[in-house]
Amino acid sequence: MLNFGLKQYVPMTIALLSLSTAAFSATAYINQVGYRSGDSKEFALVDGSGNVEIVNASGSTVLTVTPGESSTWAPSGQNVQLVDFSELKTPGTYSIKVGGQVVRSDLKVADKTYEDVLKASLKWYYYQRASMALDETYAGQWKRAAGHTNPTARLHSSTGASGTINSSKGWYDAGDYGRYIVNSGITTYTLLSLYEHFPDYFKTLKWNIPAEGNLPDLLAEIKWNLDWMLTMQASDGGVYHKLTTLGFPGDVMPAQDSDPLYVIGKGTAATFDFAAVMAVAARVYKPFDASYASKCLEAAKKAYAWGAQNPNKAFNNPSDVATGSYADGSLGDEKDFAGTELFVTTGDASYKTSGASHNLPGWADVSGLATYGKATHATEFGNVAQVAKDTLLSVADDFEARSTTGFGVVMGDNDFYWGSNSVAGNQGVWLLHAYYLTGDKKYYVAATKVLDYLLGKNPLDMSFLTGYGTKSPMMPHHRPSTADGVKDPVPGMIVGGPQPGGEDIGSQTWECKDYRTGKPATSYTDNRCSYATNEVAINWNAPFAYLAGAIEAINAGYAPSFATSGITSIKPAVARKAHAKQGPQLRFADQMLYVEKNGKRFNLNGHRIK
Ligand code: G3I
Ligand code: 9MR
Ligand code: CA
Repeated sequence: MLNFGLKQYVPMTIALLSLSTAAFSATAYINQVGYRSGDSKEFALVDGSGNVEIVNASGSTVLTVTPGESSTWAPSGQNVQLVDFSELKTPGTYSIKVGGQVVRSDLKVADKTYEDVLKASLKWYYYQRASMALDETYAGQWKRAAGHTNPTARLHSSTGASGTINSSKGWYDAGDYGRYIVNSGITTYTLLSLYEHFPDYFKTLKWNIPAEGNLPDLLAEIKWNLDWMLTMQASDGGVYHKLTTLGFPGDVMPAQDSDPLYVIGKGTAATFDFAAVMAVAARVYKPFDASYASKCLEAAKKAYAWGAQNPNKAFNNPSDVATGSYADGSLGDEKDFAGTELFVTTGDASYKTSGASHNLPGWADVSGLATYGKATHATEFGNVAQVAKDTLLSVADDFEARSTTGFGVVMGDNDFYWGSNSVAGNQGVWLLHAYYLTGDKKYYVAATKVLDYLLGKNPLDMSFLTGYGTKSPMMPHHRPSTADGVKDPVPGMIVGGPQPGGEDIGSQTWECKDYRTGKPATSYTDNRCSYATNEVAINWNAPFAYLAGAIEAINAGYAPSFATSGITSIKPAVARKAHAKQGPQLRFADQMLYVEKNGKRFNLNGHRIK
């Protein structure tokens, strides 16, 4: 389906491209990975004039669109027209003509469009695994020796203890080889929530990683990091902040980073983030491994108790430590997050929290994750859930409105800071929560525009996911990708993205040349030097994976157990077909939405499930 007609089409495309003249300057910015057949579809057009034609593989115009009014998108300073081509539903690869000239030929419409990028973005966590070798069977040309295999780590004086502990496994944080509890917190939560929202979809989704008992691949991958996190809890319940060398290593493979590892700091943020993650893990792993689940729950409770006793222990890098600090002085949001998840898991009202947050989740501010927890557990939280839902929807309305002008994306001027692509991703995750809670399709549509942005509908005209799209980063700030001697970077990584801070720009020749453009959305360089725009990180991949995963799962007929039945509007054809026969009913149970007919259950694709 996906490559329908491609073979005949390629030579013709080349011919068409060579005919177009250099004087022509319209640019169409598209989702380079593709669009789903049944979705709303839009691209952004700059310097266009006249109508837009979509041309199929045999050269026929299949759709003519009059672009929308132009409006300025402040982050890039461009005047942009949005082109809605939702009517194009037939899978295939198309060209775009503007004013009669072909401007690009890589426009794709397909089914299950995001399944490959979903798997790739999840597979990347395997490539980040510490303490094990990556075999060729799984890693292909990115196979490598194990790094950080010595389990003995020294307790730095900042932990308030001395001696050593055993700590191994976990995911390397980013382009460096540190392992940081705070950043593991939001990352692991986001991936666990993806599973918890769509368990039946993820029970069968597989990619090429080593099996772990009877666990679905997603839970097998997450367990690698949970196991490491569990090693970072002290006997009093407090959780150490990070496990790193004292400074960043050079451009070496993990196995060559042989400086001693230290366990550094112990603080409130790490402890509450840990408690929240372990509380969710206790729910998610229970059906597969009850004893692991209860180990997680005990660890969560013990951590929460320590955090409650030590609410103001902010972490800052000790003077002899130069690795990432993930320093955060505002610690109430972490407590809210932990309390919310522990209350959901245990039903113990002493953990129950109230209030709601307008803040987009990020590693330093997890109040929005607590808002998700409250809004999606109406029975448990009662009025508090309603407040959370109202707050969530008011923010989502703002995001949705932004997505209808300018570049047709949610991102605005203030969203471009270090890791801006995770800002985009988390806006999409927020919108999907609004969709689950209301069934209003406008939120789903806005969420798909976030994927569009990350996969190419942006003023840099690039997919920010390594290995996918017509143009994607080749030189990420990722030590293995630099040191492995393989031309292509490790695939499936979302780079940090444009932002005007320029923290990596230096006077020394080996540092970054000034790549800033005066505009936030184009201040980016695909260069290894740029850790402020072109690094990768586990917390930036997670919201992307969540978005791609949720969108694929919804379209496969799944919905979170708490979702309103309005979410079925995504699959009108299937629902209607079922309805036309013998009055089947839409129902929710066992965490999914299904159609019941003559006492039998079917998923929304019409497959019998019981
Ligand atoms: O949150 C504020 C925001 O409100 C404000 O509008 C914006 C504009 O100034 O700044 C935002 O703060 C930024 C913060 O990231 C947001 O998370 C800071 O300026 C920025 O300096 C900070 O950068 C962090 C960076 O480390 C430097 O500390 C990144 O978030 C964080 O992702 C990054 O993490 C590193 C680890 O330390 C080490 N491993 C790699 C990893 C990724 O680069
Ligand atoms: O490589 C480091 C990257 O992983 C971090 O995110 C970043 C910010 O803490 O720092 C990078 O290391 C740089 C160091 O801070 C300054 N000298 C250049 C290093 C990159 O080569
Ligand atoms: Ca905080």
